Amino acid sequence: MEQSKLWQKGIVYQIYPRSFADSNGDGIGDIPGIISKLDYLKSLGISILWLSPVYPTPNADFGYDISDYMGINPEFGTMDDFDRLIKEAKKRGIRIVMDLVVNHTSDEHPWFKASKDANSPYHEYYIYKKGPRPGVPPNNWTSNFGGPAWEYVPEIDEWYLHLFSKKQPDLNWRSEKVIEEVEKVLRFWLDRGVYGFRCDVINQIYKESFEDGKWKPWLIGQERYLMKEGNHAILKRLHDDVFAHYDCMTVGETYNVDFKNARRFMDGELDMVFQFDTMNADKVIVPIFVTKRWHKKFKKTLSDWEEQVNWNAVYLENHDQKRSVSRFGSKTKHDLSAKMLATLLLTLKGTPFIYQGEEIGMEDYPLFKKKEYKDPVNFWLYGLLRKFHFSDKQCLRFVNNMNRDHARTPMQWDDGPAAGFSSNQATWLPVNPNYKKYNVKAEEANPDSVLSYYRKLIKLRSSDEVLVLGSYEKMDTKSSIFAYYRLYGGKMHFVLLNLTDRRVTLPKAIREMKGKVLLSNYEGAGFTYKKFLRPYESLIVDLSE
Ligand code: TEU
Ligand code: CA
Repeated sequence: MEQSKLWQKGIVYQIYPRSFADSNGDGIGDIPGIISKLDYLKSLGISILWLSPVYPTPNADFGYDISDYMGINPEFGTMDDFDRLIKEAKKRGIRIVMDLVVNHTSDEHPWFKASKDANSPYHEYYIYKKGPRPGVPPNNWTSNFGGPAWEYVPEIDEWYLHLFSKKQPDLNWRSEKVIEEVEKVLRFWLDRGVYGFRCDVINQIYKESFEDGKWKPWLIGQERYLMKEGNHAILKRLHDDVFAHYDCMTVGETYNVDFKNARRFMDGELDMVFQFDTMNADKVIVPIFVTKRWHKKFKKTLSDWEEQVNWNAVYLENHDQKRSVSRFGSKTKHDLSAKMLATLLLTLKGTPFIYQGEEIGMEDYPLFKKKEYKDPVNFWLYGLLRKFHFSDKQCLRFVNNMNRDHARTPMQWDDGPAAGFSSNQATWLPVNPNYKKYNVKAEEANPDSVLSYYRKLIKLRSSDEVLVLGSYEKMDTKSSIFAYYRLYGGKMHFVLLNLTDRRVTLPKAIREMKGKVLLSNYEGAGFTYKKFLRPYESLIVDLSE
């Protein structure tokens, strides 16, 4: 295949280590567990593994609150385990990408502990401000995890900023020392053989002003720090000082990024960014109300991003989002819809990101009980809804609409106890009761399973430069049908998807087309002069003849 980087040819698989594979029976996933699954990942055709944070953490946000950037969380193993993972993965042609969380640290990081002394050299590492008068925070900003974005430190009569939990104090990126410390961290891991970074909250790190934000129902103040000039300057600096000197991959988690900023992030700062427009397609006003009428926005956002930037980080779920087959697919037509979504994920132009369990069609957990909650956001949201006098039943349902724990239930390896994730039944989050139906072992044995389809699809994609490097051209059709061309080197492929559980009639333009089906989620599906699509029917067609 034409000279292209590993992150352009390859497929990324995201692992949430706490829930992937437990090797020592404590009910928590770990690094030796990941090592034991490398052959599975290799057989799936994965070439890059993105690990959600594996650094030491007090688990206020399950690893997204780091207390030592150059260590390994003892719950997950040791640095030797990590070095073994790098080595064993490389033997299988797999590279490891770390999760870089530098918008904030844990409040248990030594830097933060020292910073609470106003005369300490670490005081400037964080964002401390005086309030306008006693008991009043410096401005009206609110945290992503509820409540004010400021926490008062009485010893020094100052408040510190935290855009997430108060145990995640924001770093002060105006400080030259912070930049130098982070560059040290980047080099430490790259020199250890890491292939790159997924950069957490990376478009919110530079707070341009500390003026009050305009009131919004969800999150006040983001317009003061979202994608500012200083943000681009910092990323350009990290790129020129570090990334440019390594064969590495960087992808930014860039909440609500627009096309213009995405193009800037991808021009000498990062390799690619995650857009959030598609993840907001089924949300209404605030993320606890969801709509069933999301097809039009779902298709338009994905297609617009394909047209507007030259390379996308293509994803349909991750550790913060609900399971895509439950959200954009179907319970009753589970396999058909999961295979249709897989076809979309792996035939759009860009790097596909598969989230652990997506390849076996893992679903949302039925309904979490309050005592099962782990995501810190749940507790705040439940309390807030109760204050608005919603019933307990309504609260559980609304929290369930955005509960990130859906994506964090243990990976389902087989139909044994704890779905083969752990020898310990007391797993940190409950196993989804559907594990006897959807698990790696059962699906490996079934040629019609979602996993077997992923294997066929990945095999097709990895040898098909049209799907990897080809341009994208949409075909305007009704919102129930997603149809697009991929063109490269004189060859033309056509992807045709029914996004719905209904039979849909094909427009005349498609009914008159002729082509060879390369892969479909319906056995023996034809294409030439086809009149309609069956529920969730997906086809990859070669029109080159
Ligand atoms: O998520 C970032 C995140 O949640 C924000 O982009 C949010 O969506 C936006 O500000 C609007 O509310 C990352 C991690 O993926 C997540 O797991 C962590 O909890 C969070 O950062 C804090 O590190
Ligand atoms: Ca373990």
